[in-house]
Amino acid sequence: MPSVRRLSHEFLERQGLTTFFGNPGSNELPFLADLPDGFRYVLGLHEGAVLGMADGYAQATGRPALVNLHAASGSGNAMGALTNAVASRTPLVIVAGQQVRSAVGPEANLASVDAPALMKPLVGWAAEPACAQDVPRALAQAVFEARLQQRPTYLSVPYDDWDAEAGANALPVLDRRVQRASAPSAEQGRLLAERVASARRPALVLGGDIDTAGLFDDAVRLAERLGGPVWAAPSLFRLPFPNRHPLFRGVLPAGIAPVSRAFEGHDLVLVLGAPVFRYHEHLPGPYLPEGTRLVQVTEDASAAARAPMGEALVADPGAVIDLLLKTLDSPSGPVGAYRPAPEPPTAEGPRLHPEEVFAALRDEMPEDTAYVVESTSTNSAWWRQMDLRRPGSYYFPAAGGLGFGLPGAVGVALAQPDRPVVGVIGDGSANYGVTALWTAAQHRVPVTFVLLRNGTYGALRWFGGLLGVPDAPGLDIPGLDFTRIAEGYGVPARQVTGAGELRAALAERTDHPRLLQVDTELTTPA
Ligand code: TZD
Ligand code: CA
Repeated sequence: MPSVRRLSHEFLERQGLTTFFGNPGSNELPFLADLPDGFRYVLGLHEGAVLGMADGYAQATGRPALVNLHAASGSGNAMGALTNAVASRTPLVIVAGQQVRSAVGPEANLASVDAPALMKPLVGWAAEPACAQDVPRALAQAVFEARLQQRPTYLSVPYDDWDAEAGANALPVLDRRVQRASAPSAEQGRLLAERVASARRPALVLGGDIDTAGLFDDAVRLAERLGGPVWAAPSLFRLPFPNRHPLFRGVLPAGIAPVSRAFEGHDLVLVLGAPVFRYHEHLPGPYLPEGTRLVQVTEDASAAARAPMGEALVADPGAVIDLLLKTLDSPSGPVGAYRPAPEPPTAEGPRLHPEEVFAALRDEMPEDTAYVVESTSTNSAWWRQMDLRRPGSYYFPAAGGLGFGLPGAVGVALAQPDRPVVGVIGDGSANYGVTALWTAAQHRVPVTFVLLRNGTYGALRWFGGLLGVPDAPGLDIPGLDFTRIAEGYGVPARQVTGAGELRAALAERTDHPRLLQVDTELTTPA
């Protein structure tokens, strides 16, 4: 009879889960013993960075990723990053080490007291198996729950379990397959198609899930068939639609009143692959204008249930797009040409305007570049300049928790070695996941970090104005030099001055990580 460890490794191998992102402690070592050939362990130096890298990797591969964390202290360190993975619906399987069974009750050092409870508000499923023989089945459940719920899961395993004998009834788990199908019924499909076909002025709102599910190009086909405006859902974490497409109206502002204003004059708003809605700024008002009906299609049952208005259909947005493409008539005319970006403003003195930086990225980087963005005050500058036409072009921390950007870029680049990857990172944001620079250097991940240094928490200055708090302390961050920080972690770095120098640097292709620090002028997010 194989050991629990042997059987668990075999199960992970059969599921294609052979890349670990982790940071080990004593409790984890027995799980990591005798790893079969073909397993890869990506070491992160802080658990927040571990989780951010795994999140980027899982999103870019479209498959679950395996995370190995230390007990309460390690898992706790990962928790901020976990908020993003929950909001982006990233299937992460987190396996954490626990003290030996007999030492948990007496609370020996590094015992995690009630380990599942620690993670439960965030993960979709958390458990510590009741006995060693249940570990392989519980691990399988962690993998299947993550896939079915599209949410991180958490399994805490006492470390003496791994050497135990698995037991004969543990073997069938190796051959399990668990799948989901979620097309609407014929009747649901007919009603939805009728409603869309009979709308006078339909509008489309697309969420990050559209890109995650590989529906970017299908969404374009649907929009062109409908011929109406397309918005991206508020608090966007993946781009679901080409941002310079003639039908694209931009990312909806993350406030109740402005969203409602955007929908004025539309009798139907069809929301695909998004919660309704992830507002941020509290700008109260009616949820919808008078006479506007909202229909949400999402695979996320909780997002359907918790929406404060509208109708919802819990179904695969891809199946619904297919169905609408089959039933809707062709549009009456062409939709028009892609809109060119405006000339970027130039800044006074040695600093660059963020729009100059983004115009340089747009012009100098290949069209299929994937951008992982964590720069908060430059949001509107970003969308004014960028021209993103490919699936998987844009990633942003989905819950707004900083610490995703820098590690996430490493994870995306590890997942897609042939695709150029740029991390656009603020001088505030960089600090929350900065240790991922070391992992990038060790694995020679060819990612370019463009570090925007404006010396402040720019977005919070803007929020200070919005909230009537002009004098809050703790918003400036002078004295940071990321060229020296990056060099210390093993990533070649330099200060870049002027748009010409930036363009020339970006045009150089490299096969290793690098960091370009650019001093930028302060702008506002909206
Ligand atoms: N801590 C964490 C983990 N997440 C957060 N979102 C914040 C703090 C609060 N916060 C924001 O929401 S934006 C921001 C902070 C600190 C400033 C980020 O500074 P930056 O970007 O330099 O990266 P800008 O462009 O200067 O705003
Ligand atoms: Ca900043």
